[in-house]
Amino acid sequence: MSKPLVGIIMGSSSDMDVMKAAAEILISFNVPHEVQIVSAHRTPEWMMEYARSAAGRGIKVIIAGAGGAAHLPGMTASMTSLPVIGVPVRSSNSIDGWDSILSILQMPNGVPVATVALNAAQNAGILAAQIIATSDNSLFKKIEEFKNNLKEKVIDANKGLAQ
Ligand code: RP5
Repeated sequence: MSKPLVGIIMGSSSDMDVMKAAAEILISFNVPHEVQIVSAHRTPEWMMEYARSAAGRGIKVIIAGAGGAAHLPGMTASMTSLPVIGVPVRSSNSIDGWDSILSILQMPNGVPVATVALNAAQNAGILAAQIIATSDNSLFKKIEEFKNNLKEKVIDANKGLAQ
């Protein structure tokens, strides 16, 4: 098995239903990745260790998902120079998801987290693959194919509709 290039982390196993979409799309692009539960609040030392060791282990992008007071993506970004993609999760302790969106999105200057839409773990996986693909031509081609398929689906959906 190749060494993981993308680290997918989430605050709780209860985030897995949402976050598994990131792993699934990376599998479809054949991008090696790892999945870990890392809680900013319940396992802060593990979060620090994960963030600080990721680059040295060959990880190129981190996808971090969390709900409620979602500190995991931002705190991870504060401890690594790798790009961090944040997935706000609508969780059992969320107020409609706005709490996690704003916790992940409203980072201070200097410490960005590339925040995707609420529960949009698939987009996080695509974005991670796109970052890796900037230095991997065959992966770049797979992403171009994926985007072409999206276009074909819209064209097909229009077939048979009144013009
Ligand atoms: C956050 O609290 C987690 O990321 C999860 O979205 C939420 C609820 O966690 P559990 O109480 O289900 O473990 O830290």
